[in-house]
Amino acid sequence: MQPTQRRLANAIRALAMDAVEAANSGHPGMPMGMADAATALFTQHLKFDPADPHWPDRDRFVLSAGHGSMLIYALLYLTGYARPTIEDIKRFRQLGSPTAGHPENFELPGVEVTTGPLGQGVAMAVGMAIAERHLNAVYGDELVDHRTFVIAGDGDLMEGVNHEAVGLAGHLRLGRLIVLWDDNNITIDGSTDLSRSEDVVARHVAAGWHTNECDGLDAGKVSRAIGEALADPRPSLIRCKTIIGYGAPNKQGTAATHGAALGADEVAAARVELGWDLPAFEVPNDVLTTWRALGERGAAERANWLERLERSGKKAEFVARFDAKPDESWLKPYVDGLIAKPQTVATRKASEMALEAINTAVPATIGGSADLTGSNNTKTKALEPLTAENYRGRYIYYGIREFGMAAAMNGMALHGGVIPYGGTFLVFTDYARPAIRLSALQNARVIYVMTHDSIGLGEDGPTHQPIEHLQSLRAMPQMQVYRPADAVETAESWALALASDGPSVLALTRQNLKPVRTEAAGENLTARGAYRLKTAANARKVILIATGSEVEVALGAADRLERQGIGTDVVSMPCTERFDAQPAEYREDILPDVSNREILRVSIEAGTTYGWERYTGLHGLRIGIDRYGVSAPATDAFEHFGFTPDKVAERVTAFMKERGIQ
Ligand SMILES: Cc1ncc(C[n+]2csc(CCOP(=O)(O)OP(=O)(O)O)c2C)c(N)n1
Ligand SMILES: [Mg+2]
Repeated sequence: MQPTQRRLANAIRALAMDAVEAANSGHPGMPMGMADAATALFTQHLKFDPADPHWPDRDRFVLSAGHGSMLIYALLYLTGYARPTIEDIKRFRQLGSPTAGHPENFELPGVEVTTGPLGQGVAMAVGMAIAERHLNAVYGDELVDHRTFVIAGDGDLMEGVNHEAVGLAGHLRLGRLIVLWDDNNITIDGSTDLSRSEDVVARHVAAGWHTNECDGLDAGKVSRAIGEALADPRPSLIRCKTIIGYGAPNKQGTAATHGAALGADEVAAARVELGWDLPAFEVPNDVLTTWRALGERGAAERANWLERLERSGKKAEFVARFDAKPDESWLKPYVDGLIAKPQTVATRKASEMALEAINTAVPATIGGSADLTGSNNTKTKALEPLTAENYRGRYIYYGIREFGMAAAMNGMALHGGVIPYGGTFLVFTDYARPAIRLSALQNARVIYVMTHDSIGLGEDGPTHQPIEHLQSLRAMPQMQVYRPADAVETAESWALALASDGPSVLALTRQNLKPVRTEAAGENLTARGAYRLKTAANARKVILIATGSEVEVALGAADRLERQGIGTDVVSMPCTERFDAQPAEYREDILPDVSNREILRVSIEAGTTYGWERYTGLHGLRIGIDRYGVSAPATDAFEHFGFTPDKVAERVTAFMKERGIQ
């Protein structure tokens, strides 16, 4: 006799409580409460094949309530993925095990996205659902026809980003998105009554969602609710009424099961309650065999899909979109044109010019902006809006939802087949920061087009003028921050961002910049991170290291210093991370590691000086802004803070005099 759905679900419960017990750390309550719902989803609806976790037309599953990581580890093991093995599960949360505390996309194929920071899973799922609809519009049902399922807890639905995500999903009518809400009335502090009285379902209805409700502890009922959700053309919220820690007779229904081992006595009592009389980590043969057989459900469907792909005539193009580096043939002719005809433009405008070439050459790009399209210059002429009526479009009006936009872009990038880029003001990276961090952690190829990158934005004043933002973004591991100095560096930065395996921030000016790269280089100099733009004419005494709009200022200051006989190099440093990754000889050549008495190193950036000691040395000179900005026209603001060639040259000579540098 085939085991019941409840018995299949109890395998999840047992593995969850055993793994948490062994680690003496983790969250048994959520997996135990949602085991039946997850069983319904994985055994009756989800389209997947453990033999190929990267099958492009698989359904996407996002465990937004990432603290319940044992739920997905149990599911991957039971359905027959290569990892985690039962040994991996025994080493839950241990050093070197892929069964990390929270699910990490880079640890286990089958974990689509990294979750744990509550709210972001749902918001990334919105991006996945957008990518699916877009690729469906481009390639048709025969190649792209899948759904995005999410399990979300009370916390996910309380977070602010959820409001952004739900609004966007409703607006774009993402009917392939289905969220199962683990409605257990419990969070860490206790009852949800302590902190929530809004009508969560009504909020979704108001945003244009379909909603229904079921007993989340009854797999049959959950399955019916999923069926209804699938049939409805709107995004769906399924309210699954559950009991946290279900099966632990003395602790279920309480916050005690949320994030701690149940304890040996309670685990023993739960085994009795669940009729599970095997030792820890053992799954009865009939149960494991049934799970494995159900895990093979998708194999035939994948085989059919592979056949359709062969016959489609679009195989090469489709596969390339998922796997290959994007076409870079646009770069050389475009840069040659800029060298032939130098242009004084803002780098935001230069970005738009580069994008005109990119968006033609790279059909995978999907642009957008958080309501600053005209300021971020993110929309090129031929891009049509991506709307509920036209998913073929490649431009998304995200609305004033910076965090939601960034999280959606993570989901799009990790879905694959598309390369998302999106804009807002650099200062508002703060609004998107948690998702930017997850772009970096997950190695998601998202390109952040962040304009108005300094006091050079002028009159909008201190609230809009980034100060600490560049350095704080550079402090993020696995993130490349580009601050190009002119149109050529902007194009080079774009090429690198597109070719990257991870995220990039392009920090771009509002104000016009003179071209600094006026000669053909024969290579992408930005790829070096920093390079010598001007070589000292007199005996070298000073190296000016500048980024973005301050490179022009550095060149002017260098002229003045040379006239006084002070040999001055100018180094343009569009990407500190790339420079740090260069071979030692190259770095030594650009920034010789000698005392600042022999060669004074000076950083010039219209932002915090914090961290620039890294390149100037402790005894170097750092010219920056260590306070908030001013409301004034850009040229006045630059003058005020000393970012003019004269003032920089004066500061350098004064500094040399003061320190007795000859
Ligand atoms: C952004 C964020 N804030 C706080 C936390 C810490 N945290 C983890 S789970 C949790 C409570 C979540 O409650 P719920 O979603 O209802 O999960 P349940 O207790 O029902 O499993 C909190 C506050 C987090 N992971 N992410
Ligand atoms: Mg809860």
